[in-house]
Amino acid sequence: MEAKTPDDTAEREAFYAAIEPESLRALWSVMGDIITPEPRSACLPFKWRYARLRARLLQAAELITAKEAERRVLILENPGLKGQSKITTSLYCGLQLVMPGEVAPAHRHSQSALRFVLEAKGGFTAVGGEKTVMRYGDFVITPSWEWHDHGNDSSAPVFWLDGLDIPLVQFLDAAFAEGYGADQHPIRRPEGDSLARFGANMLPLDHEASRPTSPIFNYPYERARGALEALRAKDEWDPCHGLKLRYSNPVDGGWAMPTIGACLQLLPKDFRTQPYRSSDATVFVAVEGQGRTIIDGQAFDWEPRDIFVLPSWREVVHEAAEDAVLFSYSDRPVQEKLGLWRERRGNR
Ligand code: 1HN
Repeated sequence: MEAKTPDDTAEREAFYAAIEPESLRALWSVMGDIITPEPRSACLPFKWRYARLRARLLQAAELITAKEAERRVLILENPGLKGQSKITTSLYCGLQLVMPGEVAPAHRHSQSALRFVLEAKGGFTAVGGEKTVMRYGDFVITPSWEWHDHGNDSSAPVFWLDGLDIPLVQFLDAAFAEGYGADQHPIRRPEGDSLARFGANMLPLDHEASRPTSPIFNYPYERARGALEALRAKDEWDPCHGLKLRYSNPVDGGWAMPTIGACLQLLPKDFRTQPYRSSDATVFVAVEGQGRTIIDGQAFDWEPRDIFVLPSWREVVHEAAEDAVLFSYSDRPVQEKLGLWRERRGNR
């Protein structure tokens, strides 16, 4: 359906003007803008170089402490969505720095967060009473309404990507937040507790799911990368994705987070994916290797730690110049739950 907007005659314009003060609008005058044959997002494809982001964050560290800022973060704002603190229409992305000796004080909020660790030699996050040390490539989850704080007891700065469902929660007017009132929430469980209970392909005998988020809150890179490596030999490569695994909730097999879907994919040297599009705008992080991603004909070359964004329903092709690993996240779980998610493989 391609709705054609009827011509604006003088009588019609007068009518629109007359009903506007009555909080009324004629559907036929806007139908083509609100019901489109395909997604038409203001979100633009864009890439951020890690080296530049890192330098800007170190400048920020001269200006403000993590504690004063609460979170010392630079938002990766989509150039098509300026002033909105969004990387896609539904998702937020930021890069966070915690300097040696700093703490980011405990708070909680209804937005869910993921961390993807980009540089760390120690440094930790504590979520709901358990600490985890952050290492390169770790995927760490902060569920909705869990207390969380970060600290860095190492001698090197710690950098990670924050992915949150802020715009989605904002859209629903369902945002709540509160401070804990102290830097750190008490630690109640030993480190590694959640991974031992839930990350060994076993579950506590009488475990009942009490929330929609995975009880594992650090998915270590070593394990995820090891899985991809073990699978590569069998060469069941998806023409559009290479070898792509999603982070799952061990309790129900669903996505690890209710609002954000995260994946890790391997593209072997010289692999070129087939053209692909999907309705979930996606944020990618290059983790290993070099390559480029072509979005509707526009090429973005990347190297480890670079971040780029693919808007909804744009045609994407990835090319790996060497063995490459990409981390990605999107709102696919939300679209799937609502029966909205679509993909198209090939050029049509
Ligand atoms: C937040 O809690 C963190 O805990 C990072 O590190 C970024 C952006 C908006 C709102 C809350 C964090 C955030 C955030």
